[in-house]
Amino acid sequence: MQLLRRNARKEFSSLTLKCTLEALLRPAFIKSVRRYKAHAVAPPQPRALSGKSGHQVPKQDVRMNSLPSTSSIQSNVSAESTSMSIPPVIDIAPLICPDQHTQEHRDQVISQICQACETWGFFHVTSHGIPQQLQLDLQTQMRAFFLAADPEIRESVRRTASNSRGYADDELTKQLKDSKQIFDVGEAPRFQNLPEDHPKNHVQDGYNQWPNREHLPEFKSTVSSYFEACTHLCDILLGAVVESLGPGAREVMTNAFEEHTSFLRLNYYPVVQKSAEGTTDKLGISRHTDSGAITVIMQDGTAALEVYSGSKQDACDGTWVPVDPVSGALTINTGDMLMVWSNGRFKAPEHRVRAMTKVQRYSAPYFYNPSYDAIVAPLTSWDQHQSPRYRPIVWGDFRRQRFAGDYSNLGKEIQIEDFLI
Ligand SMILES: O=C(O)CCC(=O)C(=O)O
Repeated sequence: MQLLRRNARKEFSSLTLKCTLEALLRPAFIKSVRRYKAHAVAPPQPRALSGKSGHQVPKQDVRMNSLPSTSSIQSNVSAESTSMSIPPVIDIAPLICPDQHTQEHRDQVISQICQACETWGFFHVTSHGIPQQLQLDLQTQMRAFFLAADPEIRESVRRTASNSRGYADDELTKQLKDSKQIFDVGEAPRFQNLPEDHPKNHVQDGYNQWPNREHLPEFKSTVSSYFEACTHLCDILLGAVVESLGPGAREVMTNAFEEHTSFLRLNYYPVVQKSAEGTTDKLGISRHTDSGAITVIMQDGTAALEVYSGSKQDACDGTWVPVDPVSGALTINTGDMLMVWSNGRFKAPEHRVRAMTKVQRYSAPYFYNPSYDAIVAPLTSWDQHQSPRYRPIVWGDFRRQRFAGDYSNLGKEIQIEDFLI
């Protein structure tokens, strides 16, 4: 199927935007449909644009029943994207179902996405095609895993220095221990007829580890379905932004993502101890940028994610702006590699997550990453006046060093600024 995805991308790479989006979409979609079937959930259904506004937020709500905090969601929805004071909400139906929309409509959406990448580096997408039921199922599985009474369920899949995939409760961000627990999973193994931990299925990041089916029978199929749905969505989002990066950009990206090395992270933020004043100086995740190209975050209903409005170089010129969950939407942010490809035009925003002092929180970021051997270098043809601002980066090397810093304290974590010319 990987091959199918690869060939189809090559075959269609020279066609128009409409065809290319469909082509990028189709193979991943086929794969997704298979998984959806296995999961007994309907595949993403084309949804017509709701009403006159391209930004209308659907009424569906993906919050877990038991997870509180609705006020922030409502306030974000009503503020919508009319203001640049918060990351915008973008209805991407014209990209998900190109046949049902005009080229003008698609161009509008693409330009909204590019603008969001240039300003905030964060935005929310509605009509993204990932079924609400699949998101709810994923949250159910996350709770079953992280809250399982028997710690052995988590310990049996603990990650190691040589395998980044699995469970951890000791993740570091910028040398600081996060107040969260995680479970990481990557692309399905290449040799499906061999066990996941067979040496032939080992990749640079390691290999997938799954909790025992006896304890969590639905975990693997649900997580795998959600993973595939995110890959499909990222193919579409990348297909959209690549248009603005000049001639040749599509081919570069198509090659770079042929054998993508994306991973899905399940985050659980337990309630932390407060001081006598009822506060905490801990963070769920310390300030950081994401190292890959695009991140798709499923947030539960609890607000805690924040983006820094200033620049990374001058840590004092901005403020922390909430990126509260929006009903029916997924949250998207750009990462270091897209910043390099766009020669700094798209922003890899610094963000952080506040620690939970009242209720636990769950989120699931999917990190869309290129192949390990992809050489990421600025594409400057979109602006002839620009000279490259970054030295070329081999994604696999960057990823290896970032994981080493997340796993243990190396004194300094590799940063994208290290590659500035
Ligand atoms: O929990 C969130 O909302 C964001 C998570 C995040 O930034 C990360 O895992 O890198």
